[in-house]
Amino acid sequence: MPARLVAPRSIRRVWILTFELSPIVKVGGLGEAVRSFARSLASEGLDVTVMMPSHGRHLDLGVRNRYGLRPLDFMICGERRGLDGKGYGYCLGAEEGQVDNIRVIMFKGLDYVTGSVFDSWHPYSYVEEKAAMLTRAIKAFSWNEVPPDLVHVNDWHTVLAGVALRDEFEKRGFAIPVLFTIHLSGSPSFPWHYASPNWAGLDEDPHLVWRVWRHELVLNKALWDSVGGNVELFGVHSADAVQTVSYSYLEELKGKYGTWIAGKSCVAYNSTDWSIDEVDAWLKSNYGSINREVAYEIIERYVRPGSMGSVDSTDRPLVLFAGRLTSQKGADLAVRALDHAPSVNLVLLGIPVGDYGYEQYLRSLISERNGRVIMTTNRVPDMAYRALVRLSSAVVVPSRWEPFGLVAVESLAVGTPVIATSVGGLREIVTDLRSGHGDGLLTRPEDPVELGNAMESLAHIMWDHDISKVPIPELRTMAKENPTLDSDISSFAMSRVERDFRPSSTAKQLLKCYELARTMAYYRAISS
Ligand code: NHF
Repeated sequence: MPARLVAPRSIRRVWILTFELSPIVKVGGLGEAVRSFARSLASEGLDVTVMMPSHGRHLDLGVRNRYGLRPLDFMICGERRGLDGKGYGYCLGAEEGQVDNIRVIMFKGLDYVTGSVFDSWHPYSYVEEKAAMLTRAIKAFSWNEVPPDLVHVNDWHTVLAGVALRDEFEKRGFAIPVLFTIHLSGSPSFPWHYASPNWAGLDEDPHLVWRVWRHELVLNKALWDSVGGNVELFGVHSADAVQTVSYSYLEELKGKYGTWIAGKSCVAYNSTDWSIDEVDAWLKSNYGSINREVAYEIIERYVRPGSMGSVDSTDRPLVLFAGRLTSQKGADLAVRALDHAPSVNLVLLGIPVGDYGYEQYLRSLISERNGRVIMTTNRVPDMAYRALVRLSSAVVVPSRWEPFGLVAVESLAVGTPVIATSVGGLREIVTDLRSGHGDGLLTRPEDPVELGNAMESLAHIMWDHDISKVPIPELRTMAKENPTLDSDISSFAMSRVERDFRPSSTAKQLLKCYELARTMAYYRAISS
């Protein structure tokens, strides 16, 4: 490390490192969240570059044309040394493109062996190898670049690449702030060899790391070993600041990693740009109306082909679930809740992520309730999906844990109430109607009976207005006393989104996090 480091005086140029960026690469909320980070910061005047593995997307002609991909004059080839002492060659290059006018650098393999791993289409297949190679690629890429004012890494997959950048820039005399966003906590642990100069390429030098109230010089290896090789926790220590997506989730992270992170952590909510006017215009031009029953036509066209289960009647109120098919997201609870919601049909838009045991369980629950529930794992086109959300009587988010819950915000944005378990970020997004005014219902986790009652209640309030059938007494009374309860709920939902969950609010909160990271990097610089 050079004698004296300098930290940036303000944040203007940012590199955002990620494994997903919607619409090019999207598995779940992460891709959307990173896209909205980038767009909202760009609209505040920041110069943003997103850096990510291509996951093979550069091989697709359609993608190349849509995002104007062109190969960059960048190549890094070399050999990594395995634990077996053998050499493993790699060769990496990069492409540059534009998404929403934001510069995107996508790293790619340049030979067959590298490409067959690094360019595999599913973002999380060979994830450890992709994370390690991305580190090599980004480190070499930085050698010919003007340093940014901040490096923003997202989830554990980009932690090593972010730390490598911090270390490379330190060698050039810069204390570049690193912000680490945890969207969904969880990380593998590896022996030091994985991160070391032999593999991912971190150096073995001492670096200044924040220790509760001051910076101390710590060797990467020593820090790595002290956290048992847990990549996420290594990132929590190494980054200048840690951000997450809700206050409840930050509390959970403090419980997991210690309250010492309080001084270097912050929250920025995710946001959405969904608008009800856009969805209504699409519905009118494609279906001639925005009647709720149109939802069944959309199901027929986009959900039914290749689906499992079925919905027999086409006039029952609809409730919608969308999310990854893992026990975290609790689709099983929504299906079981149907036993307590006799008027409701359920549509599941599932994203398979390889949790085959869970999918099998879900399929058996669905077949037991055939006629009342339909599930597809095919991708429903974006506007058709938004329209389904718009027309449903409620969106159900029965997560067992949830850092934020972007689907809930998207639903509120188009005026559809949300039934969510009272966990994590969902508690901060949904306002329970029983508090007087609200935009949804919060239920106890793991409780299909409560969930079913909530689904049945909103079905009658929002869809068929058969108020006497609302099973929750408080809601029945509310609905009897207020004939415009349905539109009041929708307006409440939409104004909540305008207030707290638009890109401009995210940008404001993120800029505060950037400032925190910058201040911490400044302390790092003056401690050097
Ligand atoms: O919305 C984007 C998403 C969150 O709660 C979500 C999750 C992963 O599980 O921040 O990240």
